[in-house]
Amino acid sequence: MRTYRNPVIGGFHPDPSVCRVGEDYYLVCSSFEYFPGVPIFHSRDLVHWRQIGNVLDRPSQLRLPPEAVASGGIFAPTIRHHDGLFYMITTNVSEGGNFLVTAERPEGPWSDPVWIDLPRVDPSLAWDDAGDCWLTTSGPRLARIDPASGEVLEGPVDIWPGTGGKYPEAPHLFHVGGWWYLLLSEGGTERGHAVSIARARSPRGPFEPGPVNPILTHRGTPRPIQSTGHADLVCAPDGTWWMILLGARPRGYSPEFQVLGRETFLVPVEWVDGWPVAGPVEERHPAPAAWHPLPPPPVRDDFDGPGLAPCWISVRSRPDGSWSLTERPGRLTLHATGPTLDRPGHTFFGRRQQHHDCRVSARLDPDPGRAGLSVRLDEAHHYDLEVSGGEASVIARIGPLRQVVARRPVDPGPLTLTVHCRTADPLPPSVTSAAEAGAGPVGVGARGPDTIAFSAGGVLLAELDGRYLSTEVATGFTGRVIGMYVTEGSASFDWFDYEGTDDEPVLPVA
Ligand code: 6LW
Repeated sequence: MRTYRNPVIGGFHPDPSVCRVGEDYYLVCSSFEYFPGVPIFHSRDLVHWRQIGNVLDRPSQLRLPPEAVASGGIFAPTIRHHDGLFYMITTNVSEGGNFLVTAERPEGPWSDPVWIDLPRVDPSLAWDDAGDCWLTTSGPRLARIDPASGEVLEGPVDIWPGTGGKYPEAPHLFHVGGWWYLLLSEGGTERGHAVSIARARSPRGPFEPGPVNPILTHRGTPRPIQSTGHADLVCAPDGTWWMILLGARPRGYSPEFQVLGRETFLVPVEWVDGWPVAGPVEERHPAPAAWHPLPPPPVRDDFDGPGLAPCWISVRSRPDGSWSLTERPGRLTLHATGPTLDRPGHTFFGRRQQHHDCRVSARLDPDPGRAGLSVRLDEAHHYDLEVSGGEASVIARIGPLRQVVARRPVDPGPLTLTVHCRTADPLPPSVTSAAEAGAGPVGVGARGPDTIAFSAGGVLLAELDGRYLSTEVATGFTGRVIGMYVTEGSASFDWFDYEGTDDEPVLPVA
């Protein structure tokens, strides 16, 4: 039997939403303070996903002013396909609230926003047979809208309070077999996260809860995948049902640290007596019938193409003139827009850290600026490997503290910078519980989630404990992003390598 490996999209890809058109699936995720926003992926089998763009890729769709706090901006999106048109609906919590955009093709171009004057987050759309468009938000609340104008035609009204968990959110309505199913997440997006279900004969209700709720949760379990929730459902062409949801993989000693953010997982769904049941979410599951592997993503971005790959994200905005692929052909040239990574307004091009163990390298020509590689959670939590004035240094910014932890002279001219994230040595095999570990002689390395090593020109400068770049320390909804920056003058990057080293190959098993 063939199996697939979870997560299906690793790294900071939370709040996934999925739709199917024929044999093609499309999936979107939250993007918070990053620009462009809402990465969109394509798959033919729900397992292998390729990013085909970003839904919000121009300032008229996504404004994130300097005051937009980290983990503000774009919250959970929903993607649907109706009457030949793709719809993506989301919330910009930093400016404007709820809006939808539409496209004929998922690669775009997507329209400018249609604003919807409704409060709350996690908007979702469903259409009934009469063509009415129903919008749900956290609460959960229901409204009827005109999706062309954004006008609210009915509501909003509360429809079902959930089963008592905090933050009843991420509602999605599905019309199946004469029932309207309301899929809901509860318990908060942290370790208490859970997925519940209710159903009614009409979107307006009244909703009756399922016989067993939650239908999926990992709370209080020793499972390696935690915080499972914020789910969406999709039916494959063969009639099987699947749930796409977020989860996290915390590492290290209590309280355990999540450094990759919330990732995207896939789990099969069974229908039992008219109710969907899913989970638990394992690291491996039997694969869906369709199987369309993709070539592994290239390790190196040579910056030789006409445009930037869609994985590159900047913080809040990407002003014209701050970057160029043509100024020095074959390189990404960056110009400083702000003097520090500690405040909004800097020039940064990063990508999500998608593996616990990974190696990132870049060839930097710092002429004559101040530039480097940064591993970032937000303005107050980042480690930087920086080159300026004939010196390479490693800087740790942790909360209010900023410290240069290493420096050494480097020759002028191009230099290879390397960041290596390694999971800490596991606890000794004899140690099976946190309590035992606390009682025993456990090395510091085993307590944090990972170590992050920084080298310049092949010489190791510093190794830092990764726990300070985790959600548990920094707070928020994102995960680590690793990227190139310049905070003075200009710099160009000849190439950038990202290599995940903790992947097992996905092999058929007998
Ligand atoms: C999102 C909410 C949630 O709006 O986290 O996990 C919030 N669920 O539904 C931010 O991602």
